Amino acid sequence: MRIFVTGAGGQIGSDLITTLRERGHEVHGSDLGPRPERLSADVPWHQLDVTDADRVAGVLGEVAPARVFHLAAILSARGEQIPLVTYAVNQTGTYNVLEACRTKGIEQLVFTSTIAVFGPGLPEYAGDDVPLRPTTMYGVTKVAGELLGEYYQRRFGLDFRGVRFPGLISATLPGGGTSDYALFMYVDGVRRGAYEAFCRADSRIPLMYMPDGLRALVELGDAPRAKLRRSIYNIAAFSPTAQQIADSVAGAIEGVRITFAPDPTRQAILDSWPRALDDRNAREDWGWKAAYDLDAMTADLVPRVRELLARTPGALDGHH
Ligand code: VAH
Repeated sequence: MRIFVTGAGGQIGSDLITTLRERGHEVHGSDLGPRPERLSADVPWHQLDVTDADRVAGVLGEVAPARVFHLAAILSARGEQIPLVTYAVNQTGTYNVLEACRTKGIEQLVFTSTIAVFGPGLPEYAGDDVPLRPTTMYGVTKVAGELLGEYYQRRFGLDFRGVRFPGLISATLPGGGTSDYALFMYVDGVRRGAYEAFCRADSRIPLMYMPDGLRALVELGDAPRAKLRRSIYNIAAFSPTAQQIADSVAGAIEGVRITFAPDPTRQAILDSWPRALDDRNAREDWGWKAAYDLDAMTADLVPRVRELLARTPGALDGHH
């Protein structure tokens, strides 16, 4: 199948493209910048700004994929620094992609939503259909993206589906998420032997290891439509406290020092999200089940981060 991925230069994109190609698909990537170095040079790549409606329609019309994975977005912490740009990329960008799917007759759009659609006052364990009252621009635009996609499905018959991702952890740097403290415990734990987390030690949000996240996208995209009773699904893996992640990292990296210095803005965002997600609908409808728990992730990820940094010392340089 021919597949198109927006925002493919981000934390999920390269791994998703590689996974889809391993399954025999023809995959086109796109992002503002050029093809990331870690992607094979024969991946067709399109420099694309999703806020440019004409170009989005032009590129999607030309490539004519059967399925689009729409990943392009500015994440929660970065989004609070530039809310208007975040609105344009996440909101107008999603509208432009939906419109291009409609006008170019593209069958299926897979949307990446997030636990940031939730806001304060929810039970510790949040289901799919609780009130969505996000506090961040990122969360507001993701709620609107979910609703817009459902509208396009009802009104125009677009096959729209998506997952609400927990914080994703992998050996790739994300850009400006609030869940990044978890990932940096691993990356800085390996390269510096120390990390000062921007949250409290008792912070607890849903997290997931990237291989599970990729499998969720692939499996949801492939699930027979008749089995899906809804479009957007919570998916869950594990929900450790920041201290529990630090302990797991300490078990794998000798002498690592992880400390906590909460940043009020990012801590407030973390505190507004639920502690854990109820993903029973995803389990029942399309057989979703996470494979990795915290310690299984640590055992798999630490050697990968080591190997990556040994091979390309600057590979994970970036801002915190
Ligand atoms: C963020 N990683 O921190 C994203 C995510 C868990 C929320 O969507 O903004």
